[in-house]
Amino acid sequence: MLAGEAAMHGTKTPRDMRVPRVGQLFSRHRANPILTPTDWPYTVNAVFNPGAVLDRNGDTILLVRVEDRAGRSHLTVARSGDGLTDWKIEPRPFIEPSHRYADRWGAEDPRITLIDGTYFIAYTGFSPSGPLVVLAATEDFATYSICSVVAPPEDKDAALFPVRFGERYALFHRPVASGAHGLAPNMWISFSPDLTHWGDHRVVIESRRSGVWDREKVGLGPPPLETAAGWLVLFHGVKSTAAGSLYRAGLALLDREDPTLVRARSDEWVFGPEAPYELQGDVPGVVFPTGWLSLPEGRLRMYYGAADSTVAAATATLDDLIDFVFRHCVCGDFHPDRTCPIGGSDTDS
Ligand code: BMA
Repeated sequence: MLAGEAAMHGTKTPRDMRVPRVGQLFSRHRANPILTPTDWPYTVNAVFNPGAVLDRNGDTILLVRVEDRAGRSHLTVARSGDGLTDWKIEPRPFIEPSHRYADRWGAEDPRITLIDGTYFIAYTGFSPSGPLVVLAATEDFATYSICSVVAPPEDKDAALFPVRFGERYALFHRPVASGAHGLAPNMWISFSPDLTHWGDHRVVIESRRSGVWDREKVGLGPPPLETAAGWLVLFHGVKSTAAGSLYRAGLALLDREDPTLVRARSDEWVFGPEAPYELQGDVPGVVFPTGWLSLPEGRLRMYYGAADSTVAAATATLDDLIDFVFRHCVCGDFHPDRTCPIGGSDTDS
């Protein structure tokens, strides 16, 4: 925890006291959760899993997943000057269950990527055939157009990279193999020349087979972040327990030129449910990062859904995250100058 942030933490609850603070990479905002259903200008059940981006004035835009009191989700815009307080929440949904087949039953878990002045939103459309990835574009968060439905169900947890590789756009997403095979889903990158036709599909980050924190599922968090060391990826991993599923987040670093190569992947999670608002809610034991923004002095702020009920924020230092992923790589070696010898995959699969 950064010294300044540590000083900002207020009175500790008994639950906080149990949590080891030493070596923690992310520091929770002292006023978490920063957005709750009671902040909303209309009646809702839950607000969580927001996409995040800065607008042209430097204000923070969160596109928040809002679950109404029938259980359907839509996406609503919230704006703040400092990204933490004084939120202005739109009185109406921006993207909501529609006449389209792709998101007839709801719109969930948006990730936002700015490319050449256009904001691209990859969200999970809940279609009558199951969840799938919808890619939309907006200039102003007032109107939007649909670029493509990326693939048939089931598919989730998608975001565009903020650059093209050669002439092609690249999208992370998480298709699910048929349940008949009993295989855990993995994270794939697909490429497109036009944001409509997707191909050259490559698996990049797999769920691990051994009984670890990311064994049941993995899925992208915020859009990949470009650093001098490569693309920094924050992803969630799921482990089932007798008390339900635990959603935690880990790190990977991908090659800057070829993002299908894993340079390093953290064996341990770097952020997990610990605070009371992450342990209590509609789905206890869930932290679900979906946005992050660069701050001055090499820091970044992550936005995440807590227990599928509220929106929270935490900060970290970029250098600390990159150092951590190399020092705690799944391969067990410290290899800052080369790619992970086992490609970030499971050692005993
Ligand atoms: C995932 C998604 C997320 C949710 C998480 C935990 O499958 O549906 O929206 O936050 O489960 O319930």
